[in-house]
Amino acid sequence: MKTFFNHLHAQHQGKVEMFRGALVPCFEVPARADHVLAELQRRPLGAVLEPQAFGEAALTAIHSPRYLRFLASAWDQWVALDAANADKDILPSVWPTRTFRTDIEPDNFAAKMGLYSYDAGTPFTSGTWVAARAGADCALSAAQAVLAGDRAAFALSRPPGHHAGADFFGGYCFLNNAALAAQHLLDQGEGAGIKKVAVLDVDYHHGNGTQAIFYDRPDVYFASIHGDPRTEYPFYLGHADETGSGAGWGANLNLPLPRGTDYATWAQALETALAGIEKFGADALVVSLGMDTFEGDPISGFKLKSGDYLRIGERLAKAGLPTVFIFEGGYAVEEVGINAVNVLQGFTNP
Ligand code: 6XA
Ligand code: ZN
Repeated sequence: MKTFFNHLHAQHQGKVEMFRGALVPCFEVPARADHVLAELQRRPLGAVLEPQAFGEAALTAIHSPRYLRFLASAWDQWVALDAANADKDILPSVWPTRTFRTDIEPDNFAAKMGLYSYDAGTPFTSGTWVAARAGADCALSAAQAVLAGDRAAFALSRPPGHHAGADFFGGYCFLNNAALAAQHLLDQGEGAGIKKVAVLDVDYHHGNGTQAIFYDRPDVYFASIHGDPRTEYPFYLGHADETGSGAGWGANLNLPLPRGTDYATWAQALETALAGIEKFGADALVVSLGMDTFEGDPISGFKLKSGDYLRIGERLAKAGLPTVFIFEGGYAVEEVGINAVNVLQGFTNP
């Protein structure tokens, strides 16, 4: 299995995030991807390649031009306010909640940050845009490899993507890599016979951005296994009664589970998700591969063990679909490489 990796991910290195009422060091750090890369060097599963550079069109297939323009210029706007800002991360602190207007982009920079975000846990830094673009290129290149006939490919990208919507960032995510990959498979997949794609999100946190992007679409099935949003981030989406709307009715499946869930229960949910994907008739699969279901994760609440990730990979392979893996969350930094590569190894040689 090819891995697409770009060292530019390390340009996104947030200093602090808002967590339980205090600014704390970021959990989403460059070392996460470096540990996965190191494990892939210990247990090679295929070539590690630089991604191809994709243009604007691949991004606007998912994200609004207004949002992309903001991300591309946000750092320069921030430093233009005050040269001393160059040493600080940007965090939003004001948001247009219900009854406010979002159609007019304010001139004020703090107001713009709030318009395009939904939490204070996602710092924007000098290298965020470069890293996010490189990560999106990894996701698109992995989709391209599958289109060219590879059975599977892995995008080792960060920052992660599944919380990012068409025009907002949050949950450490800026560009929705899984959605970009799924859309690329559909847009370029005619020759490969790809008409319908499933996104399976196994990150601990509900992939609210991916769900929202495809909620009314009949050609993308979104299935997610995650911590119950009544108690777990992102709180305001991910309930079991969200089943899609309009033409997309029936093409969204949420499987929320309580904190403390172990692998036996989690694996049953995986069976339910894969049954839904099979019934939908997906021609290809995108896996939002979050590793924060691990028992040692510092911000999550499931109890999966390292060996369980081999079984997950094996089971995903049995679905028999061309598969694009996209790296998402997972903050037990020392183990994230072992766990992620276990999924990929289970998939390739069970
Ligand atoms: C709140 C927690 C963000 C969770 C990010 C994540 N700051 N998403 O891992 O999958
Ligand atoms: Zn997560």
